[in-house]
Amino acid sequence: MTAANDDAGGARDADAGGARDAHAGAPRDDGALRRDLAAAVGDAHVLSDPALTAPYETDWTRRWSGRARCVVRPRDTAEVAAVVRVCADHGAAIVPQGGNTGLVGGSVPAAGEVVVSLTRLDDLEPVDLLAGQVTAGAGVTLARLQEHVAAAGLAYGIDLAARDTATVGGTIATNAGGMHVVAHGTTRAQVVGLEAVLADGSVVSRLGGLVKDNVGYDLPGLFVGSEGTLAIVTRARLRLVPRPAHRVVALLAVDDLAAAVALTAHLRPRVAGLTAVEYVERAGVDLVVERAGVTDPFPGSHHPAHLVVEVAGQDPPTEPLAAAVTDAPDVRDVAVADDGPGRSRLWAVREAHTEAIAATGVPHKLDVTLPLRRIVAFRDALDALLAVRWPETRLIVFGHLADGNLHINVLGADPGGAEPHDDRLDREVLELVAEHGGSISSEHGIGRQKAAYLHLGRNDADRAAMRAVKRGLDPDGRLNPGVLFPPSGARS
Ligand code: FAD
Ligand code: 2HG
Ligand code: ZN
Repeated sequence: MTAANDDAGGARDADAGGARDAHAGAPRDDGALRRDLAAAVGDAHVLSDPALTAPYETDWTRRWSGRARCVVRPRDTAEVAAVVRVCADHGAAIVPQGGNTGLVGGSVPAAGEVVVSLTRLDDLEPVDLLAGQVTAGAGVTLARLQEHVAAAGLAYGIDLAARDTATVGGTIATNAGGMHVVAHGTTRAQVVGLEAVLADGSVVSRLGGLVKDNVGYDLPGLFVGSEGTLAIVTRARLRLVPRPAHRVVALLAVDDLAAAVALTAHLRPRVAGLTAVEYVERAGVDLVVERAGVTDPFPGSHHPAHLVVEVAGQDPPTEPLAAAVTDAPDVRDVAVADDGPGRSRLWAVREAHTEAIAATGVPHKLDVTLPLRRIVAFRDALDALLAVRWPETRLIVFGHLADGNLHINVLGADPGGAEPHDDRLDREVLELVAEHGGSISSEHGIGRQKAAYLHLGRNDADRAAMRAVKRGLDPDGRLNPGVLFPPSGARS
C-alpha cells in the first residue's frame, strides 16, 4: 500500500531513531518464531492462518494494509514482556495493536512485522473513589471503562464515536481527543500513571496514583502519544471526573464557519459546563442522512453549517444555555434535547460522519488544528486549493471546533483506484495548515500516513531530540518501524 514517503521529509527523517530494518541480519525462521511465541502465550493465541490474521492486517479506513509475520495475543504484562523478548531474539519487528480503529495507518503491519494485539489485557480494577481514579488494562474499551466507572458515579473524560472498539492502550498511544476535550483535555490529561513494556522486554511501572510525583523524567507522559514506537502500554492509572446529573444537547444552525467561530466565542465565557462544541457542514449532514440513515435535523432548511453544543452539570443546564443562545448572534435554527434518545438523535448528526464517509469511499483523511483566529482563512484557502488542483472531489469538513480541530475528508481524489494513491493531496493540504500556523496532527497521530511530513510540524532540533529518544529506548528500531518516522530506505 502507499507509504506516504515524499521527497524532502522522507529524506530528512529516514533512519530515524536508528530504526533500520529490524529483520536485517536475523535469519528468518517463522516456524521457530511461532513456536517460541506459543511457548509464551499458548498455541491458541498465535495466529498465522490468513483467514484469522486478516482483521489485524487492514486498518479501519481500508487505506492501510500489509501482511503480518503472525499475530500474537498475550493476556497480561508478563506475557507481553515475554513476547517482546522472543521477537527480539528472532529479530522481528512489532506493531502494537488495540482496537484497530486508528486512522493514520499506525496499527497495522507494513512489511512482515509481528502484530501484538493487546485486547486480552482487559482487567478493570475497582474504582478508587477516594482518589477518583481507576486502573485499567490496555485492552479495555472506552465504552466498558465508561460503564464501569459510571456504576461508581464517575465518568472518564475521553469519549469518541469509536468507543465500543477503541482501547485504553490505543487512546493513550495516540493521545486521543474526542468530543470532551473542551472540558477535560486530551488523553494526556487523564493519565496519572502507566505500566509499559520496553523494547528489551523490561517493564516500567508507575501505577501508584500519585498526582504529584516529580521524581525525574515523566516516562508515562513520554509514552502518551508515542504511537507504539517507544513502549507497549499494558495498564494505566486514569483520572476520573464527576458524572453530571444532567446533560443537554443543542444543534444550532448557522450560515458558515465564521458564524460558528463567532458563536463559539460567544458561548465559551457565558456557559458553565460546556462539554462539547462540535462543527458540521451541509455536505456532511447530507452524507449522514444519505448513508447512515440519520434524520435531517431541520428538513428542507439546508442550513450551511451547524454547531453541536453539549452542556452538563449537577443542575439542569437547559435554561442557562437557552439564555446564552438567545443572546447569540446569527443563530438560524435551534433543536434541543435533554433526554437520552433525543440527545443521541442530535449527536448522530455529528458522530455518524466517519461511518458515512467510509460507506462512500476511501477518503484522504486529514486531522488538523488551526489557531481559531485563522481557521476561516484556512478553510477558504482549502476550498481554493481543491477547486484548482482537485476540482472533481467531494469535501467533507467537520470537527471539534472549540479545539480548532478540523477533520478534512476528501472523497474522489483517486479516480480509477479504490484506494487513495495521490499523496500530493495530503502534502498540499498539510503545507497549507503549516502556512496558517496550525498542527498537521491534531488527535489521530502521525502514523504511517504523515511520517514524511513530520518536518511540517517539528523543526530540526525537535526531530533530532525525538530521534535521540527513540534511539535510546528502541536502539534496534523494533517497535512500530515506519510509524512517526519514515522507514529506513524510504524513497527520497
Ligand atoms: P489502534 O488503532 O489499535 O492503534 C492506534 C495506535 O496506537 C497505533 O500506532 C498502535 O501501534 C498504537 N497502540 C495501540 N495500542 C497500544 C498499546 N497498548 N501500547 C502501545 N501502542 C499501542 N480519535 C480521536 O482522537 N478522536 C475522535 O473523536 C475519534 N473518533 C473516531 C471515530 C471513529 C468512528 C473511528 C473509527 C476512529 C476515531 N478516532 C478518533 C480514531 C481512533 O479511535 C483513536 O486513534 C484511538 O485512540 C485508537 O484506539 P485503538 O485501540 O483502536 O488503537
Ligand atoms: C471524529 O472526530 C474522529 O469523529 C474521526 O476524530 C474524524 O473521520 C474523521 O475524519
Ligand atoms: Zn475527532
